[in-house]
Amino acid sequence: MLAVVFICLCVCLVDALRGVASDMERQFEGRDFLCEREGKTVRIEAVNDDFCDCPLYGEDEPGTSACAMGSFYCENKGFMPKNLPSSNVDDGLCDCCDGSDESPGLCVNTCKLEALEVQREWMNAIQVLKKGIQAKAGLMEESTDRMANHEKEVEALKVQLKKHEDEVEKLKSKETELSELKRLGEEARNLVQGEEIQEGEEKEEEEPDESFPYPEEYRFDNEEDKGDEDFPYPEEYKFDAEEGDEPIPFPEEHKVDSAEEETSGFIHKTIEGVFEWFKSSNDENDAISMDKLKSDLESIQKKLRTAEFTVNDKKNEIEKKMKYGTIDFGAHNEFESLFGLCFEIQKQSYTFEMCPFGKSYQKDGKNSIHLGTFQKWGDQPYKEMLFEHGQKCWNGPQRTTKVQLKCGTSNKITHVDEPSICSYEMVFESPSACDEVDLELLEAKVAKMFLH
Ligand code: MAN
Repeated sequence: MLAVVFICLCVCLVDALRGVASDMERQFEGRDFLCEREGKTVRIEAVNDDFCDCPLYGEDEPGTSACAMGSFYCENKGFMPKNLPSSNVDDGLCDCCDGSDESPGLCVNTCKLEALEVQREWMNAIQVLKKGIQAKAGLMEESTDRMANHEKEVEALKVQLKKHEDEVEKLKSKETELSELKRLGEEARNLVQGEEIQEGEEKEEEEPDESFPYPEEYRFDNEEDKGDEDFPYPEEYKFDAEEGDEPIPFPEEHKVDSAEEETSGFIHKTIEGVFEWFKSSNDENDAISMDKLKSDLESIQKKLRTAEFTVNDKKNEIEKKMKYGTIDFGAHNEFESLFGLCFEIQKQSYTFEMCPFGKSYQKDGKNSIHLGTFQKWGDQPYKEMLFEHGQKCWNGPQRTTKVQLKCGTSNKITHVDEPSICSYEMVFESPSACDEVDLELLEAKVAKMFLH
C-alpha cells in the first residue's frame, strides 16, 4: 500500500512540474501552491490539473494549456531554453526542440542539431566581431590623429583666410585707384581732344574776325608771353605802377572772365597731372601709357577675382570643419572614420547612395532623389542613423531613411528597402559598429549553450 502511494506521489510530482524551470521547482514543494503574482493560494493538487485556478497569469498551470495567460518553459537540454505561450502546449506542433510541449513520443529531439547550426552562426559572428574590432582599432587611431589636428587645422585656415582677405582688400583699393586713374586719363584725353577741336574751330572762326581790336602779333595765347618785357599792347593800356596812377581800364568786351580762367586752369592742371603720371610711368607716349594702365587694371581685376574665390573656398572649408566639430561620432568617436565617405547599393533600376553624416539618394540614371540628410542617431544609441527632410513624396511626406548599423569587416550597404512609401531602410555594415560588449555577450551565450 505504502509503495503505491509513493509511486503515485512521484508521478504526480513529475506531472506537476511539467513546463517549470528547474530553478523554480522549490515553489512546488509544499502542500499548497502560491500564485505569487495573483496573490492566491491553491492546493498542490490543483497545479497542472488542466483547470485554471489563477487566470490572471496562469501560474497554477505551467504545463497545460488551461490558462490563456500562462507560459510554458522548455528546457531544451543541449540547446537554449525557451518560454512559450501556453496555447502552444499539446497543440500537435513541436515548438520545443526537446518536444516537451507535446505528449511523449510525438516529437523528435532536434536540440543537438539546432545547437550545432546556431553555434556555427555564432562562431561566425564572433569571428566577424573580432576582425571588425581589430579593424576598428586601426581606424580609431587615424580618427584620433585627425581629430587632434582638427582644431589646429581650423586655426591655420583662419590665419590663411585673414591673409587672403587682406589681399582682397589691397587688390580692391588698387583696383579703385587704377579705375580712377583710367577714368581721369580718359576724361583728360577727351578734354584735350575736345579743346583741340574747339581751339581748331575757334581758330578757324577767329581768323577772319575783323573785330579783334589788336593786331595779330599782340594776341595773348601763351603763358610764357605773360612775362614778356616788351609789353605788346598799345601804350595806352600799359600800366606802370607809379604811385597815385590809376590804371587805364582794359576795354570790357576784351576782358577774360576770371572764373572761366580759373576752371580752365584747373582742368589744364589735372590733365597735365595725369599726363605727367603717364609720362613718368611710360616714356613712350600717352597712348602707350593708357594701354599699360588698362592692362594693369585687368591684371589686378583678375587677381582680385582669384583672391575672392580663394576667400570663399577657405570660408567653405572652415564652415565644413566647424560642422565636423559638432558631430556626435559615437561614445569613443568610433564612427569618425565614416565622415566624408559615401556608399552605394544597386536595387532593381535604382542605385541607392548613403553618406554617413551627410545625405542619402535614390538615383536612376538621370534623376537623383534626395532621401534625407543625417539628423541624429536613433533611439538605440549608435545602432541606427536617421536621415530626414528628403525630397517630398508625391502627395505624401518628405522622404526619410533609417540606416541600421551592423558589425562587419568592411564598410558596405547590405540591404535596402522601402517598407512604406517614401520611407526607406538600409542595413549598413561597418567595423565601426563592432562592439566589444556584443562580443563578450555572444561569447558568454556560446559558453552557456555548451554547458547546458
Ligand atoms: C519615386 C521613388 C519611389 C517612390 C515614389 C513615390 O518613384 O522615389 O521610391 O515610392 O517616387 O511616388
